[in-house]
Amino acid sequence: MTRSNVKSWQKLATGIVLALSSSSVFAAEMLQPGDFVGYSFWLISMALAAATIFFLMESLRIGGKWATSLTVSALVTFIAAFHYMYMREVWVSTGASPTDFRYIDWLLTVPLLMIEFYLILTAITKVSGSIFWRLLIGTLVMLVPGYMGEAGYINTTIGFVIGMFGWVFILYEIFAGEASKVAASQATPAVKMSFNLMKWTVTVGWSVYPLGYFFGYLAGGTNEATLNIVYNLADVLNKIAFGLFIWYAANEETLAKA
Ligand SMILES: *C/C=C(C)/C=C/C=C(C)/C=C/C1=C(C)CCCC1(C)C
Repeated sequence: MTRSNVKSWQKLATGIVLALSSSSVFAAEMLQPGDFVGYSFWLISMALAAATIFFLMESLRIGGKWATSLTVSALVTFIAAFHYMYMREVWVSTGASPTDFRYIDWLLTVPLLMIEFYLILTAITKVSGSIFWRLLIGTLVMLVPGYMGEAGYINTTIGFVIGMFGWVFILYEIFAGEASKVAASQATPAVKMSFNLMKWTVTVGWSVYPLGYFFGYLAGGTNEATLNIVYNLADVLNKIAFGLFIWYAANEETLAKA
């Protein structure tokens, strides 16, 4: 690490600590013993905050063509850490699901997660920008109608069906579309490995959200406590492990060149 890198890292770290502590992070008084959903909100908040520091440091250490992917991983966990702190507060003070906060978080983090597929490919080869746009637009088609359905602006079934189209569109791109073809033909073994892990995360890990929506609105309702624990645990895979899959490729590629 160069001197100026160390300096900028110190500034970043100070900023993060200030930002997190000025939010509701230390407002622990409302967490009741035995509130396992509340515990899970705390756990994930802290794991996300720690992951942010890790991805940022690794972005500086590994750098080069991988700096952007790793920084984006850090943005995802940073945005989510903040939202989780607010979501915890909503949960412990009202016992209600913090649906609005989840959607605001998703609106920011899900497009960032999807463009990681594009970013890891650009780190190793030339990729057409249309992949980027398809992944971005797919996430919006998935999330916006989902929110409108949950919030009551449109019919819940219509919101669900349009959202499912968005998800299927994304899955097509990474399983059979241009992104998948570039990965299959041009990626190195390490990038292939992370592309595959990420692809299956988007399939299996992400399925909990449409399932939660389906059971919650279209099939008779869910238990709010269970739903929140499932969502919270799913985000360990969908946000932290997802970032680690990218880190794996970045680290392997750099080791290979060293
Ligand atoms: C970190 C948060 C993540 C990865 C959130 C992902 C959210 C989804 C995959 C939501 C999907 C939905 C559908 C596929 C149908 C409509 C309802 C949604 C928005 C819950």
